[in-house]
Amino acid sequence: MENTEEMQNKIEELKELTKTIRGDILKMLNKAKSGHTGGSLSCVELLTALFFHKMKHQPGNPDWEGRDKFILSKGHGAPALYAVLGRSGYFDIKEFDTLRKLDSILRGHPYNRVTPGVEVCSGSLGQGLSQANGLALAARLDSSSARTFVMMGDGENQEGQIWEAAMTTAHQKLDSVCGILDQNELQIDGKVADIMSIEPIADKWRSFGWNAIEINGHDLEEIIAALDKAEETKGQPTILIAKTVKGKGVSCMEGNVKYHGVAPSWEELQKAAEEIGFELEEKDHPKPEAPKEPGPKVLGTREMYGEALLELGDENPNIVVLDADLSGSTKSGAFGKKFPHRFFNMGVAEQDLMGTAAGLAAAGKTVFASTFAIFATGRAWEQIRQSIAFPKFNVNIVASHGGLTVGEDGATHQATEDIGLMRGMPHMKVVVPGDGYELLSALRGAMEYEGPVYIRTSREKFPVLYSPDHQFTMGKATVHGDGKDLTIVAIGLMVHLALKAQKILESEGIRCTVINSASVKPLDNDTILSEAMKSRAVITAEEHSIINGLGSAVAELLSEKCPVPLKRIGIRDRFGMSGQPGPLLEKYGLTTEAIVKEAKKMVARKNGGSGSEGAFSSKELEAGILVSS
Ligand SMILES: Cc1ncc(C[n+]2csc(CCOP(=O)(O)OP(=O)(O)O)c2C)c(N)n1
Repeated sequence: MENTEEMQNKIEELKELTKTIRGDILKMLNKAKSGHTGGSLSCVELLTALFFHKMKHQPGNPDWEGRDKFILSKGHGAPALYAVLGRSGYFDIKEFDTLRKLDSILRGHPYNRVTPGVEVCSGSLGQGLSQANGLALAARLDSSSARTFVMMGDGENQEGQIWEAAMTTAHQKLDSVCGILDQNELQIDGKVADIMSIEPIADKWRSFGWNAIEINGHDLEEIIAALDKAEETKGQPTILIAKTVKGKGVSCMEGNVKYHGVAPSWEELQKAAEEIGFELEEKDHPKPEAPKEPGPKVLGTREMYGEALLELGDENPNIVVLDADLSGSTKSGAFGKKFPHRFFNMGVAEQDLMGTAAGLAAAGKTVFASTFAIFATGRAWEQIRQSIAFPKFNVNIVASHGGLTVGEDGATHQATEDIGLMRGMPHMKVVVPGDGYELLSALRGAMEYEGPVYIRTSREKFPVLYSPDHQFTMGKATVHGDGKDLTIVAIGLMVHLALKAQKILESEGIRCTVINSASVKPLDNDTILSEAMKSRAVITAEEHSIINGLGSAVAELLSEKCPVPLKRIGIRDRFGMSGQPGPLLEKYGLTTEAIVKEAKKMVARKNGGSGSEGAFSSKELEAGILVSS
């Protein structure tokens, strides 16, 4: 870059802007009370140089055909992307205040269908470079000179897909692709160097056929010079290996792994405003919150998993535990501290995790493999099928963050199809515990079973339902109450809502049985059939898609053995969205009220009909009576 006065002025202007951008990020995160602070702050200079200097784009016309494209492959840095998009003029900056709230255009992770300026969907790490290659290939086919920029994290570079894509970019000589590695040296569970070293990273990219330029990712002059060099480089793609500091700009956050996924408090925000030099307005001040009412005693299924592993690890030296950079969230990390030689943090590499788990099990180890449910079952589905389920190895996949109540991270992180993915696999058992004690017993049950088991835990803590000596048995359900009018079969969180509904219905003269079907596969056919024959009306309730989950399992059973009327309550063929767990459950119809409403409708139809749907037809009723009698 020429060192002209004009350029110097531009750099000064951009520097000033980075203060505003950092302020926007911190303020929106503080308001959202959740989100990823550290990795948003580390990439501010890089994004500012792109959006306010290098990229050809028209914020007022986001679909302009000639635009350069940007993909934030490390999608959790969304607040930084939203800040530069908003400040560029893609949308009103008032939207910043809605970050991660229900129906906001600013979801927990970037989503092209709601945010102007966002090209694709990201959040599941490792996928952005492939998407960038696709955009660049399309540009080449269309004879467009548009360039594609893609930002990755250094932890993210542990994902195998990145390296498949890196080969494609170089093989296709896509010199219009410019990769940017935000090398802040931290991931979630610690230092990248300690979790799963990626070094020598520049050499790795070079050996894949890329032009790698190493820079200081906070120095705007260096960034702009490197972006210019990338544009001049023909016949091969370029990657900027940008050394950065996680949490850059806020002294208590710099290099502090804690702030990966923690939003700043009001005090931290005030301190940051002083240190960085941005304004706080009246609207940024915290609003007083109503004191929380004390609720029932709660116990998390994932918390119990962490505790149980310590006990099981003591009892059984054959147990090994694997995680994929989420050991704080899945709670497997406690085992890692107590038994470091039997704990393997595989980094952000779920497919490798499942393959390694298979190898350990093949050698006779009892394996517990953990990560978020969506990445365990989705990203590594085929590894589980081929390497674990088919050979029937003893791998217990204990996956956390099942369902919608993952909350603000949004659809990319909400496992709403995982039960279906696992249920369809021969040899695989599927368990969704109703409380912490049931989880504890299920872990022991899983260890006794020869073969793989999928156990789903939740981010939310559930009220305690059972006593510490509660016995979970594979293939056995737990029956609550004895009602002739209706049977409700539920799992996980929905068991609790079904039990509340049971009480309300009872007070209105409707008697129903609630079956906690924690063993989704094998299903307790006998119990469900005998209750269905008694009540001749069944509702299923699950925090999962109504397709392929518990509802489908019960429907399969009833349609073959006792075809009584059935209503499935669950997520109706839709993706989730960001929001707090309570409002999300309401929006998607997973509430006590929804169960009560459906129950009343069903009982009314059974008793001769009222309302728009009328009575069940004689065919509907006869079918059930004939087959079951
Ligand atoms: C496929 C996948 N696995 C796991 C996660 C959970 N996750 C979110 S961020 C993160 C760590 C990423 O570290 P890095 O790429 O270094 O990001 P940065 O430090 O820049 O925030 C992980 C494991 C995810 N989003 N996607």
